[in-house]
Amino acid sequence: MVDVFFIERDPYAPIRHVYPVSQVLYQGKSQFQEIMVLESPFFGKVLVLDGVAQCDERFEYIYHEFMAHVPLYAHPNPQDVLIIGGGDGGVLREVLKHPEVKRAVLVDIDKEVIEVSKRFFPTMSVAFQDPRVLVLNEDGYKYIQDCEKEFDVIIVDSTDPVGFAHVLTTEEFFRYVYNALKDDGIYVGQTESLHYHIEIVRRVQKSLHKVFPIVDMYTAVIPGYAGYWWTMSVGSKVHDPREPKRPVSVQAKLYSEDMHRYAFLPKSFYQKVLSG
Ligand code: AG3
Repeated sequence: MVDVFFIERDPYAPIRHVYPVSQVLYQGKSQFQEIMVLESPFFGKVLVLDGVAQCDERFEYIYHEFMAHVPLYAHPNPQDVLIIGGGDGGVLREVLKHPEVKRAVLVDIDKEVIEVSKRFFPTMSVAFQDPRVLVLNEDGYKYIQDCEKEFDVIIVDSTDPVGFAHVLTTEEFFRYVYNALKDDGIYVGQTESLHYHIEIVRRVQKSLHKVFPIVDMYTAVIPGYAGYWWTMSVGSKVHDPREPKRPVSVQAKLYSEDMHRYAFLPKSFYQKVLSG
């Protein structure tokens, strides 16, 4: 019996997560990235893209609930939702829990991530069966350029901003997001660790401030990501993202009305973080 470990490859983080692995269930290379599915005795199946763990069966709900329910409850009536990335279906599953949502468009550049999720992660990919869903395998950066005031909420669930995902954190992209949102729309994107990727967090926040009148940030601890407080950045046209606009009734494991408020850093601390 030998011990096999997977060492994560996040070029920005100063430390590495090391996962004991009982099986490599899938290993492949798409046009865009390396895709791997590992079996970990503790985390269950883990989806790995270009050497970085994206989600695991044990804790995926934390990331996906916070990515979806914070912006959706910050909006009074989210009917049209766009997800860029998110090919595993986790954010989509949470978005669809809101009966207000009439249409959810998911644009993931990599069809193979969706196929792998359908094969190995049925509890996330179940979302693709919902009739409100439209899946497009296109470049989200290009797709959004043709959208004009179409969406109430836009969620960017991308890989780390290196390589092809980098453009999804630029000021140019946020201008397209702004135009694609309706007059009271809200944007949320995953923006890395407050501790290990602070330069990225500051860069993204600065760019958002150039485009949106209301900019904020909340955090969640995602045990599978090396980085303690994981940030989710918000750009909003009208609504204060800190306040839920509807009674919170969604079936969730961790998200609740209290957790919505708790996820946001006190404003004084937020200012301090940004100014360095
Ligand atoms: N997308 C963001 C994963 C970022 C992980 N980065 C890291 N650990 N350095 C997750 C996709 C889940 N739907």
